[in-house]
Amino acid sequence: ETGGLRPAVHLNQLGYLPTAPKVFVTTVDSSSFKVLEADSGKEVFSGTLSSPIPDRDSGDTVRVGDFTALTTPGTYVVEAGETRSVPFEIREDIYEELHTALFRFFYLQRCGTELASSLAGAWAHPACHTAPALVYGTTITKEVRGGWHDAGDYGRYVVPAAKAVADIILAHLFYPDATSSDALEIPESGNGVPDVLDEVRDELLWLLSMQDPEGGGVYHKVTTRNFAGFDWPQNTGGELVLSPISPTATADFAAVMAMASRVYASIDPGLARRALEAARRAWSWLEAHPSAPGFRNPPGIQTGEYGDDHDADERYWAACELYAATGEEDFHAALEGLSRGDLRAGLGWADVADYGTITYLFFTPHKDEALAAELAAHLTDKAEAILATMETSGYRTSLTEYPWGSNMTVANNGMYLLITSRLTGDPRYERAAAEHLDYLLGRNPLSRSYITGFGEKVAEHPHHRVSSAAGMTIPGMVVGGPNSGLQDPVAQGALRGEPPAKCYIDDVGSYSTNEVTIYWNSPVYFLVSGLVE
Ligand code: G3I
Ligand code: 9MR
Ligand code: ZN
Repeated sequence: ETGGLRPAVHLNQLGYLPTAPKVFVTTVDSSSFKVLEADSGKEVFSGTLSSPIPDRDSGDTVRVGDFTALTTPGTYVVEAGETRSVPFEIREDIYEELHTALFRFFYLQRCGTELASSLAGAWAHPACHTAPALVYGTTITKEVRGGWHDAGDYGRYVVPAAKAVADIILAHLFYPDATSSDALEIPESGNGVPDVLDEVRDELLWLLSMQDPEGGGVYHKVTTRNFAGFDWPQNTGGELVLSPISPTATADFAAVMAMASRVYASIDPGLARRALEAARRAWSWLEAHPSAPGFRNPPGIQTGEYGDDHDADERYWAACELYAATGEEDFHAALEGLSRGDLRAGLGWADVADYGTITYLFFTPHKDEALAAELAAHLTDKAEAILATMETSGYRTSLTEYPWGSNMTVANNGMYLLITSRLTGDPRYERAAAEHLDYLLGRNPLSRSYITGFGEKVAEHPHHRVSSAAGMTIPGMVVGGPNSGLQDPVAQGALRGEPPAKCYIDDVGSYSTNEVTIYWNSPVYFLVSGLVE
């Protein structure tokens, strides 16, 4: 996609909370701007634009404007020179529908169960992937029904599932007011339990089925041998196969199960007990396999790999969660030891250590205060680095590279900022977090909203089999976003020579820029929960 040909005003196309920062970016060469009421054209605000800034990632020369002081609800456009932005709103409940849609995506990704048209609408379908799965390399089959489809494909992968579960649970722990609705139109609505916990329970039950009952190790994924064609999930054939146990799947599993044992203790004590027992068994497997090799697709399996040769961060996360859940010294010794080694900080599917750190800092009763101080300093450093990167970017983005799923990094950085703002109370962090949602909703070099159904110039053709089969795109899905790696034929055909931040195409075939996943929605769900709380 070639953006930036005509001068444009890049802003959050959905709109802003009244008290939010309202910082936009424009390629218009003017020194001032106005905000007008969209209907009447009446001027309600005027301001100056910054001097021109060369933007590293897009090649654009931009100016920045700020109308944070405008807090009156209404529908507006920004005008710079002769150019007007799309209309956007300022409103107290501006993110309510978005927040619900981001969550309802998880329900619509459910596998192994019928999605009724009363709740799933155009995306209803009969139960899919119900047959037991073959354990790779054996003739044994195992019942592994349920859980969420990972993405645009129909695989169910433990490693990315753990990130999605953790983000949703953290959203609920940090922002209970924003995340406790029991009326989000899922089958369990009205049962007295927050819908987010019902939805996550479905995934947890599937995850429990992915554990080998003998040794406690966890199968990496359950998929067909190849990616299915573009059709409804119940129509795609192919035997389900459980790929071999991996250390990252087993450690991520231990972490989210231990986490669940805390969170479900009062609302579902049976699940909480099962989860803790399963986490302990997974930990025993990890202890018995201190240097297990990272997962690689075995011969004959071509679906997503989620390969990762570095499992110290997963083990650290598991130890942190098991310590928070049990208070047992052995787990503290383990997490402390791992914290001194080569830990990969991160909130991604591959680098997960910061989930452990967040649990240690916020949800662990008996911390070692010296270690806690070090970990808190690490989070603060991360937040400061994010702010510093924004300051060197014309579009005020915090990305330094644009790999597959770059929008996840944007959302994760928003999470870091919100969580660190809880730690320090520094108001700069929360303001910068809001600007990360602005990026996803259009304040980016392509002026593209990367969340389906929200914004004017929005992703409409995601690489998502169910949306394609229905002929209608599910709203509230976060697409992968710019990927300078050009890792699919459509991107290679259309985007060669584009600067990194513009390597995105709204084409159903571009799986490396325009797919959707549960673990790209989940950090945005966290971010929006925090902004509306
Ligand atoms: O980590 C390196 C980084 O150091 C380097 O600077 C950068 C340069 O491009 O690349 C980074 O690695 C990338 C990695 O993602 C981490 O971002 C790889 O190039 C890239 O190939 C890899 O892409 C992954 C992709 O699968 C292909 O394996 C995505 O993260 C991952 O989200 C995606 O997941 C797929 C599943 O396989 C199948 N289901 C759909 C899902 C989403 O598309
Ligand atoms: O549809 C698949 C998508 O979900 C994956 O993320 C992607 C990962 O490589 O692969 C897609 O499947 C494509 C396959 O890799 C190559 N042939 C075309 C498939 C898309 O229809
Ligand atoms: Zn399915």
